[in-house]
Amino acid sequence: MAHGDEVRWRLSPGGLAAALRGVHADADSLWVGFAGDAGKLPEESRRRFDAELADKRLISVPLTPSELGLYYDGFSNGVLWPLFHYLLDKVRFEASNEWRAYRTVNERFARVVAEQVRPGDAVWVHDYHLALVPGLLRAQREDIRVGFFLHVPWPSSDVYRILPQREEILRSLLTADLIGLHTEAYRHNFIHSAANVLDVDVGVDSVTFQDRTVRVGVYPIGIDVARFEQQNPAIDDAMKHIVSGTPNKKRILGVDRLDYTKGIPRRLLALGRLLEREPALKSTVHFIQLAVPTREKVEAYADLRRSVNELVGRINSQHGSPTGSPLQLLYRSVGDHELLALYRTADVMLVTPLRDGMNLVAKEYVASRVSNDGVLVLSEFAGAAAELDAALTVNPYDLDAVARTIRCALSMTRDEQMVRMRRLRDRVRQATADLWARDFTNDLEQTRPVPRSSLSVPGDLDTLVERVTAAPSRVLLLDYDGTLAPIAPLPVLARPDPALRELLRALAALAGAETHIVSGRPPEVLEDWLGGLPLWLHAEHGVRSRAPGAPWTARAETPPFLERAVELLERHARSTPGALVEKKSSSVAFHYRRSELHLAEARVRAIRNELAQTFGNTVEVLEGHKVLEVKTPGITKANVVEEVVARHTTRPLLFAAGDDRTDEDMFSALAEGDVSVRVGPGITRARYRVATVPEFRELLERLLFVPDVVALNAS
Ligand code: ADQ
Repeated sequence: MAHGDEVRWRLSPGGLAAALRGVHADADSLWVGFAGDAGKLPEESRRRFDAELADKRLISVPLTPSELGLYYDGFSNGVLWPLFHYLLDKVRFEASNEWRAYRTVNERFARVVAEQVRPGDAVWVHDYHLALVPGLLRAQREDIRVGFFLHVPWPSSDVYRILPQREEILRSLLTADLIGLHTEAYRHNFIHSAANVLDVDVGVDSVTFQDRTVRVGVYPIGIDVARFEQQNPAIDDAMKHIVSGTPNKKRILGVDRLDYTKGIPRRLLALGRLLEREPALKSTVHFIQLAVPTREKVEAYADLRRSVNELVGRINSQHGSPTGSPLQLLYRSVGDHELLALYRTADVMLVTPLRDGMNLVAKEYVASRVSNDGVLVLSEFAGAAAELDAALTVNPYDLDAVARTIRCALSMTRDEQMVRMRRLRDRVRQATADLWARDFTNDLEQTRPVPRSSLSVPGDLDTLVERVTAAPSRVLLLDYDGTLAPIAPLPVLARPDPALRELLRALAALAGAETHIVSGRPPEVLEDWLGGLPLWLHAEHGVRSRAPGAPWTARAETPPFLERAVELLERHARSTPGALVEKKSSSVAFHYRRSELHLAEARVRAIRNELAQTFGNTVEVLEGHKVLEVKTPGITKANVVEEVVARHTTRPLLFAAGDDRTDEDMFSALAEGDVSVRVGPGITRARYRVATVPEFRELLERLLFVPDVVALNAS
């Protein structure tokens, strides 16, 4: 902090800074952040400041006051903070300048970091203020590991989806190698948000988006336990001072940043209600609320301070007496000794946030209770509640329940206090800040960065084009959806555009070549969309086929289970919004691309169970990309490959392309010299990969021309 021409160092009151301080102290690390406004310092002080920063291995990213206003107060704390804490009425939705500044500042952070890192380094990005940094860094550096930790809750998918910038933020985060969250619930929310906002594949602890899989881990942050267990005469003196100032009273304590998420007004209301109900408590309890002001430029915070002042005034004037007031409010930051003295003299600690990523105050209170007594009242909406199961948990929105719980805390026997507190302390001592940082960084070290380029494998596309065009005869086996045409929201919307029809016509007309469409679609659809072209058509993953202009033939009869399977899937689709059933002549598909992931997953499990019970192994259940298909066992796209090979006396070169699991059957039936192309991400046995449908179509265009250089080589 710059003050006139000198610099004052001040510890940040936030939990994040507290937890990372220890990690930075003994690691080979650089800490990049905003160190306050040093721009106005005179030259000499500025130099001293820079030297001190360098000495502490800190790098300060400069921000102008206007950037700070828009980026920090405006977007980070005016949009993301309230939204991630479910306080939607506080979110500023018209925030385009703020968003622009957010992006600019994130770009600056990414640039500074990119200049510092060496290949193989790990970068750990913290919190919602820097959510675009992973994406921006990744765009510049493929050779580093990137981890991201979110210190606040990841909200439920329905709340996250409200954010207008939801895609940009997720796209950035999904370029990281590891994402860390405090609780299992936040992980669940994150994965579901990704699935509902972007077209991703998800696992229990991972999300795959485009070519990249990011691990999503749960790392509950802890505290530096030794700091809170320390014994010191200065602490004892401060304790004596507090006790003598509040003789014969039960002390109740609240310690928070003055933030509307911390639930201070409701806490005060609950205390007021308790005093109304039990006037005798007025002379026997004393409540101290320590509130350190933060983000004072954000309007909601100024409003909060006003309403807290009013409430305290109202309750004290109602319940106070000439000898004292039941509530005491301190707007300031206190040092360790005073903080510890407050924790140790508090019979009851109230931690009642409306939402909180973790809440370190709860853990600090527990750690400081070296006497093993005291009662922690904890909001069930704090991340800490997932770990601190021996606390008295409350719903902070239910004032009666909070009042009742405080009452119960005040009268808890010392025996019960000690049973609970010992359990709480065991937990807090096991999961420390150091362990948290070590777990995250170890896991980050273990992720293997997979550069995008290595996935575009192994031969480059020029070699592919040369090989295919140089072959004397070739057969193209092309999947349709997701390969030749982008996946459409509804299957009927994927009709070929005129350019695609022209491309297929030109390919089919090439000398020495056959062009096959090998699709999961029913014959009628292929006939309707592509029937007029001189193509070989294969429907329903190879169950039905026809040569150009010839009638359709079937490799299998209409299966006996079909009608019942259709009924079964339709029944499930009726109770799965967004799902639809596609009936084919020998199979039936359940599409759930537009359904909510959580529901779809449960539904697919239920369908699989019911199919197994009803049909045993007389049906085959295939799972593709957000589709489940019930079909006759044994017939796959590989049958098409086998038949093509059998029909030719001289084996042509086969060129097969596709985008999902059913195409892998085709690839596995190819021979060594054939060519296979996977369109899009995912694990594949294909030899080549292109990222998108347009790129694949460009590749096909190139097959239409035999380049001069190839012609020369061939001659
Ligand atoms: P915060 O919202 O800042 O952190 P919290 O975890 O409670 O919340 O940490 C606050 C820290 O500030 C504590 O270490 C506390 O001792 C200190 N503090 C508060 N008031 C103080 C005062 N008056 N004087 C001195 N110290 C004071 C964010 C998330 C949390 C998450 C942390 C860490 O919002 O949910 O737990 O990051 O991930």
